Amino acid sequence: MKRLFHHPLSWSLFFSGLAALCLLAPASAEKVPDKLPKVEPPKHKGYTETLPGTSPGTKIKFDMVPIPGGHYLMGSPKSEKGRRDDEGAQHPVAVRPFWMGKCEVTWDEYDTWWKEEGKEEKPKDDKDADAITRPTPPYADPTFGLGHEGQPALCMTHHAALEYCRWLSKKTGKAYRLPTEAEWEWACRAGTTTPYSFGDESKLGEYAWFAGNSEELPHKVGEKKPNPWGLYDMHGNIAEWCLDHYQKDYYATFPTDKLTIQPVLLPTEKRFAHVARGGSWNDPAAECRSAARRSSNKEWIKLDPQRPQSIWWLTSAEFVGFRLVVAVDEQANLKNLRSKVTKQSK
Ligand SMILES: [Ca+2]
Repeated sequence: MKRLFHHPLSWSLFFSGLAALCLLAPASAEKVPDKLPKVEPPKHKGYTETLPGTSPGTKIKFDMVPIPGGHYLMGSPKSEKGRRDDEGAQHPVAVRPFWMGKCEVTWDEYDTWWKEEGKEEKPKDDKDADAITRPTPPYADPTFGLGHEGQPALCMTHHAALEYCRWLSKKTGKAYRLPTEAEWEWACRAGTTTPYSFGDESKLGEYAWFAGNSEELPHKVGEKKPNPWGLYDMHGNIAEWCLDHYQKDYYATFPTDKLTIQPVLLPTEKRFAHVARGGSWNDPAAECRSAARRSSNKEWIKLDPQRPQSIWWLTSAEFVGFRLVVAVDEQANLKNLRSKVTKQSK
């Protein structure tokens, strides 16, 4: 062995092997900073997106807020009031910078997509993978009479939210998508470690519409106080779809002593279950905590009389909507991501 390393070629083989090992090493091997959260100063600026409205000559605008990158402890400590088992174990996570919608996506925005009647882009054939499909009209009023202008869009399926993002990306040239669960919690916490981004439950009414003050209705977006990074309604109003498939024990799969880089549990062809975050107008305070996770389930479509049931609308989930993000540098496993759900999906 000793003699082998005397040969110059053996050293070059040794070092190239070492380099290959480094490249193959899991991303989670990165050292955990001594103090968490660690917030990197943002280098990007916010912007306003403008879309043509549904009526001629009208415009729809929404703001995207710069969210810094950094490291934090995802999940909640066992001592947190209202905490569930699926919020643990707390594990260190790295998130890269992105933009996030200042507010939840409104009906004004969502209508520009699904109400574009007569302009539907039909797939040329089954292999036309890029064609954007649009929802068929719902069998009932999708707003449930809960208000329209300035109100958060709700009751769309996870599939519909993903297709909206794909349509918007094509329209604007920016890669819009749903936030990963890790990005959502990072943005919600906004550098804080408390149950809510403003501290404890006592001030929830100043920042959120929840069961304690909503009078059983969702409210116009942006009426309450924003979190420290300028995001409105992260707690309450409507729960927000995340990109991730929901798995109750997902957090238990992560190391607690090593940093996991940009975790995401990619959605599959299954209709359920996906993660919704932040709680809603219909939820008690504990469900609106930064770490609280909610799982979609078949109860959310139980009143849909159609067979097969719609892959676009949820009949019994007038508490779920979504918020947009755009990554500054998109992570490799999310590039060109699209929903795999079809009418045949279970
Ligand atoms: Ca919300």
